[in-house]
Amino acid sequence: MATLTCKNYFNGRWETGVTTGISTNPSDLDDVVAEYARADKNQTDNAIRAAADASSTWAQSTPQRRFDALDQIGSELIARKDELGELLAREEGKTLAEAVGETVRAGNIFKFFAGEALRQGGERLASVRAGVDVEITREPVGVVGIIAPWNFPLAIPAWKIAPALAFGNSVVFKPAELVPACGWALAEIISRATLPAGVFNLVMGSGRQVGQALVDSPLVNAISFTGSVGTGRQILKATAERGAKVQLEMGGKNPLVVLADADLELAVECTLNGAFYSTGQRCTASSRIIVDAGIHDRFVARLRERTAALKVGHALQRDTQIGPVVDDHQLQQNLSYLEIARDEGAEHLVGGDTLQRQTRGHFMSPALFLAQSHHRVAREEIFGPVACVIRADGYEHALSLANDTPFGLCAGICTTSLKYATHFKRNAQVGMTMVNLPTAGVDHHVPFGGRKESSHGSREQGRYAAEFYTTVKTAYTLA
Ligand code: UN1
Repeated sequence: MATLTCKNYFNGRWETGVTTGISTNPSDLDDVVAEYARADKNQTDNAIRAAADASSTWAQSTPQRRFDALDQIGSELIARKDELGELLAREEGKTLAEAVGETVRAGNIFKFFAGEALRQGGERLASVRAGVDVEITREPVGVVGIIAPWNFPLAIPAWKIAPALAFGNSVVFKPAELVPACGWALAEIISRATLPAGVFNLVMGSGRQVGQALVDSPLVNAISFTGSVGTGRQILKATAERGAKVQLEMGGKNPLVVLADADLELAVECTLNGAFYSTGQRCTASSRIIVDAGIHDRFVARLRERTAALKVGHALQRDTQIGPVVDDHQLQQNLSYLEIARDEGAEHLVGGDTLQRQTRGHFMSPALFLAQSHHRVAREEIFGPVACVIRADGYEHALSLANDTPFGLCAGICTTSLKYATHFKRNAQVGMTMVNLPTAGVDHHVPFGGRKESSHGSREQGRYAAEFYTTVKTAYTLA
């Protein structure tokens, strides 16, 4: 397959970088997906300046203009879903079906926020003082720095860029270095949406140069970040120092509770999907399967059998269910957790082998352990196809195990009991709960985010995105 050449996009122009990087196909390491421009701090500062210069023009643009631009971007993503899905699967390694689905999702997100641009309203209240009117409106925050991860290379950038533009902000977007071609393909579509020069900028490069410049620049008013807890904490400190707005989506160690009254096949299906689809590389992945003693042995036997039967292979092959791990670093990390689990006394059930396929790739069979809540494999985010089953004695115990984690992104329960499902929805200490559904795979039009160490700041997506991408103004008038 052809190697793409991807430039950065500053101030309405395509620009070469200071250095060049390459991205490779994790299903076939001999396939170079892209050669891409890598910016340094200086180039990033230039892009930020362009965004700052353009911000007042875009802030004053009409809702119709914003609708038209975002709707056009959304339509093109959807129309090109097969081709862009193939690029995504080739560069990131999720299966073609998942990648096409993600491309459509990215398109739908742009269309949702196109509508939001038109629906922006405000409030008008009577003042407590005679003859005075009070209006409450939302205004753009200015320049938004967007730092995106590699695991959803179209959908996550979409759910940050679309609301930023819809609410009148200008954007400097840094994609992850493992997926520059996806970031570039999205930028290329945005570049043809007739935005004023500088409103949208693509800056590829390292976290140390590009990311740091975004985080430190006094011209960047807000940072939206999805990635690791460690980087998120550094960003929080740096942005707190200069008073910038910040939104962080970080890790997860999401529980899926299976009660004794659960539909067994449905519970196994939810587990396979939540734990292993997208190669377990989702912050919403179910990595702690908390199973009531009353169903434990039957559930584990069936889950083990179904896990062993999953087809691991090249992301572009039609019958592949689990694509490769994204890179060697992540693969080594996954393998090291298998060691840690064994050393701590967790019982290995199935999987965890590196696999040879026709092409050289980072293939690994999904791994399952029986673990206890204090084991590291049950506490730390692995971000790979590694899950553990923890035995619980009854619902109350299962709920306390579910909440026994520093993270709080999402939590699921499989049960036919309305009473337990309702109690769980109310008492799981997370931002999202799922009943009889996988913890991963969320809708695009409702809020996304968590609590505790998973998230910081206001929610992403849906109408709640306005909280981050706007600032509120209260206006008093004596008529
Ligand atoms: C999903 O599960 O559909 O990085 C989305 C992640 C999340 C997105 C998950 N921010 O995995």
